[in-house]
Amino acid sequence: MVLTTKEFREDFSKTFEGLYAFDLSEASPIQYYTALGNYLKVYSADNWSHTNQAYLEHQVKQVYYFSMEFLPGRMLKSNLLNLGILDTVRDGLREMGLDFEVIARAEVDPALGNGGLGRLASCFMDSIASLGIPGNGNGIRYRYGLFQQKFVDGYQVELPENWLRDGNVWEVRKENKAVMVRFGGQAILSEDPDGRLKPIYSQTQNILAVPYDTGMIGYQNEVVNNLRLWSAEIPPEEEIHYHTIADREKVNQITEVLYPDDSNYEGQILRLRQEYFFTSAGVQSIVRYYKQMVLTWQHFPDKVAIHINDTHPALCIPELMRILLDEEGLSWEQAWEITQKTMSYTNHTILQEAMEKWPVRMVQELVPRIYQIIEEINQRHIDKKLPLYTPELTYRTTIIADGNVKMAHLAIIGSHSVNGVAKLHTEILMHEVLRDFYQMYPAKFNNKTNGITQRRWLHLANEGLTKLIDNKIGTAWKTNPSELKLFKSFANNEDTLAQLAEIKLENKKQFAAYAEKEMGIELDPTALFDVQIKRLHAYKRQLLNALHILDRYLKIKDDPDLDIQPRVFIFGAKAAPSYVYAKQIIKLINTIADMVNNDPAIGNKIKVVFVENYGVSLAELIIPAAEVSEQISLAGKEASGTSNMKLMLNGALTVATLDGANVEIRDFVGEDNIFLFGLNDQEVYAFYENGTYHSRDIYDSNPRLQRVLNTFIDGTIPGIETEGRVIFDSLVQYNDEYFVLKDFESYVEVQEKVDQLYQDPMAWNQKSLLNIASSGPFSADFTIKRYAEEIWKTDSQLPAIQQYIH
Ligand code: 6GP
Repeated sequence: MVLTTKEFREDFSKTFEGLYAFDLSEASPIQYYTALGNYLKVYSADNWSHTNQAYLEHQVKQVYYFSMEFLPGRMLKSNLLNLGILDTVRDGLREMGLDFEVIARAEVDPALGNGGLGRLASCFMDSIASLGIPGNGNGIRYRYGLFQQKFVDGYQVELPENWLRDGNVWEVRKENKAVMVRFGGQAILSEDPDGRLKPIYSQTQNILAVPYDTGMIGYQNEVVNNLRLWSAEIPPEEEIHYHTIADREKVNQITEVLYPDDSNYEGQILRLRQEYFFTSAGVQSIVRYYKQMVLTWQHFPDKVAIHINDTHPALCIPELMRILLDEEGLSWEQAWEITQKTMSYTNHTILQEAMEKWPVRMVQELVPRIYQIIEEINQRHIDKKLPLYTPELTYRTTIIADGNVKMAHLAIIGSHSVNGVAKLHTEILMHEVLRDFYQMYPAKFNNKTNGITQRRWLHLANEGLTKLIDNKIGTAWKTNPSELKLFKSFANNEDTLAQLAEIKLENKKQFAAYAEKEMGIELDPTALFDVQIKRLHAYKRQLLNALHILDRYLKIKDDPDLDIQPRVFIFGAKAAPSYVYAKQIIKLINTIADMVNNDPAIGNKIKVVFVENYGVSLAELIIPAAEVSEQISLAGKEASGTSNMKLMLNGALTVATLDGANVEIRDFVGEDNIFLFGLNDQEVYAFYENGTYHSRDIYDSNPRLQRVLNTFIDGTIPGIETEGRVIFDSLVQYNDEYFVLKDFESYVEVQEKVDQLYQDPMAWNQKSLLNIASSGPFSADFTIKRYAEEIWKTDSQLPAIQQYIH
């Protein structure tokens, strides 16, 4: 059934009238957008309910992806694309005199995540639906998303992100599916008539968890899966107990705000509350659903896979144990076998400070029964492993140690699968960070290199490039991204290379228009566009990028007639509000930007653009315009990275250390088509072990670098007395934890090579094309296929779902 623009116009007008009861021509973009969203919800409703029906009727195995964060980006365009009616709707609106792009921009970009981990979860949702895999997301409906970032005098200021202000057209509130989550009080074990130990609860606080469901629409396959986000409310029957505003606030607080820490441990009881809240609600609703199928408990792992996205949802493990033991009356052994077979866990970071641990007292107080179960899991783990391993090794793997509950240990012990997110990262987990566990459970460990959805990151974000690729190799790459490699055969085709360059230039102009309008910075679109977009973190080394900019700046100041390739340095990054050092780096870069952009001696040779409030939507604007992709973390620190994949897919050339998935990018694109520099992870580890790194010596012996670093403290960069001193000291005085000075020389060297290559546009464009053509393996579709086959054991259900339609 093909939708015509005429039908669309009629239905859309009806939807609009039904919603607003006034003439359509007078509406605001938000009202058009809201009407369009409502129209789409109705348009896809049949598919949504058919998908549900098919899953239940066929009793298929389903995966539940538990994640504290989802970063879906705007959904209108992607839903239209996946429903196969993007062009029809665009044309229909045009016929009505409406501008689709303006309407699409009226949608808020829901920032319910911090960075890589949250965006990965959303790419996965798209791929799971597009592959027809029965899969559900489970998370938190934060009232306020990640803070909105403003720059005031170069400093980051955080404002609340009220993303629900205009409502959310995509969600459906389902109070009929609400569950109760129990906190606090006491849980005293006592024998029931069958002689089993069961908890008797007293003085608990019961919170109602209400789900809001959003359809996850598959790519032109009639599948609509479910993303379920939970909201905390006072149970109506308990209203009477909430006398004061403060009491009520405590409940609302649970799902009030997303924690703004990315790879940074924040020891807050509220966060633990959030974690138990959404895991308990999710697991309870899974069990309720399972019981509809009237199967024995032994079959639970044949029907349910629960995936724990980093350790935040690790309480799924004791929560499922609790339900099976206390509510369903299973023995410990039965319950444990079912739980382990059901759970799988992904690790997303090796940074020590990001390894979640909670004080025992806190866990005991907040979820007493859950703590008892964790204690028992821990004790049984010790009893089982002590006869097999040395006491030292065994005790290094306990869940409870030094008065803390270690969430990663719980997640590993309670799961049948533990994976890292890039080859190198998984190696580091097995041989360094989690080596004790690898020794105990070698079969649990596996790698699943991250991926991205080419539908959002190429098809929607870069329409020009999409058209070119469609023209050259057809459209099969949209469902089978490995087809992108066919594009390689155009690497020597001058005409194609010229078109590629034209598309890039067009995208650069679009970004330049944004920079001019929003920031008042005028950019030369023929300059080289160099991009670093990611959270601000010392290990990601935005500082190294800044040092390179300053080095160029000084060179041009010395010789204003210097013939140097003009470059635009683009940054996008938020810093966790409590991460003082990261915020000082933001101030530093903003100040450098001011200084450089306004210096007539520099002109267009360097421009620095630090965009405010970087997020998914800005990424969609920046990535298609990028020519250089900065992936310059200290080797061994970045688990994978995913902006590296998106930038490659859009034809940027990567400047990289051999870290995270950069290693695999090199393998696919070949050493000649990537700019590598710096220490490798082994060298970094050797320095850590020997203690032979002395940044001061590098400072003393390298006059070029010395001059750059001195600008932080000698007044060259105005107005950064405090920040400049702190940063200078961290690098020179306190031995430069992330080896910025060590890698400086090879970094600037490789940047000179970048400039040289750029002088030969055809050679550059050829490498750009080869990057695009080599990026197919990084499709999230492939990553998800591997998760489904190797970990979840879930099969695609396309035929079962599609039979309802045809
Ligand atoms: C990030 C990693 O830092 C990044 O390298 C990776 O690409 C991404 O996860 C997706 O796997 N980690 C987080 O965002 C995080 O919060 C606890 O880790």
